[in-house]
Amino acid sequence: MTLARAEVVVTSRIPPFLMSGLQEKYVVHEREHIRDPQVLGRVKALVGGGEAKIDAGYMALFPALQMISICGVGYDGIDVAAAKKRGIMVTHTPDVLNDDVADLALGLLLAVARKIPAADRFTRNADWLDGPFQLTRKLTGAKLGMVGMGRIGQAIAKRASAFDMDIAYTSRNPRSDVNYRYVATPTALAAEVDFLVIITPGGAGTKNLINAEVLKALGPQGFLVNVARGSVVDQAALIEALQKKMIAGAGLDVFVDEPNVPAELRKLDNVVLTPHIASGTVETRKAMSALALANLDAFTGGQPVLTPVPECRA
Ligand code: 8YV
Repeated sequence: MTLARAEVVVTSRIPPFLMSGLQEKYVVHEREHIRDPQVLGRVKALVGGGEAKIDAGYMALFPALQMISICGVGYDGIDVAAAKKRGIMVTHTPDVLNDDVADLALGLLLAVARKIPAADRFTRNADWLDGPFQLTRKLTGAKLGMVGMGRIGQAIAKRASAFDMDIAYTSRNPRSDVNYRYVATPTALAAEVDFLVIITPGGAGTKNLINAEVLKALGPQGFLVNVARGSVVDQAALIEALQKKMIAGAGLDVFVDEPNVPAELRKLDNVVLTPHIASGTVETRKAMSALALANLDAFTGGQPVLTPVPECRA
């Protein structure tokens, strides 16, 4: 497809680096402002972030739609089957964000184990005058369970190895390209580890994968870290487990209904909460933006896209 200044719709929040890149080469419309049926008929591509929601009904608004470029590794909000049915190419931005997500996972592990945010508040509030901060938990040498062992999971495990952690994992199938011990189910894995890190894709296949049974198995000395998608963890069961101290604590970067985080979660003192910032560094968002734009440029230039989602690979 070779188009002069193709018309695209930005369907959800994207990094400023991507917006400026789009505006240099394309006619850019914003989702909430597009009403003119004639424009709808000219739109060739949709662009959104990893949390973008694009279903068959929305795609049907654009009869000339040929491509969806996602600035994110996750694309669980995209009805890829519906896109494929119409011959619409879907691309995402894997790999360029692996290090950042893995770094934040280690940051959350340290934060929950050593209660760093609480120690900061303790010091700022001059509570030290009343006595020492509580003892916390050691991360080095602890048992780590990884739910998911894809590219980001492997980056997390590599970092955890530097902390001499004893690493095991669970996933749909054991991998032949990693040396970590495989455990068949999340429940069995949770029962034998101190820290459980969630790094699976989102979507229907993993919805509530981490449920009350898994949390019970993790137990009162166990910690959960989620840098995947909020949908992977039964959030109501997690809140109850935290409230009843059925688990020791949690570090969460993702939530079920972002940016809304339940008050019951926000007021707990055994959680560390971050607002979906895992890939949120200048360097990585620039790299994601460049890749999302390169996919769009390739497609509109009649060239093969760089990173199609697996379901759209030839
Ligand atoms: C960002 C993400 O939230 O890559 C993903 O799937 O969840 C994060 O990197 C988002 O994609 C940025 O647009």
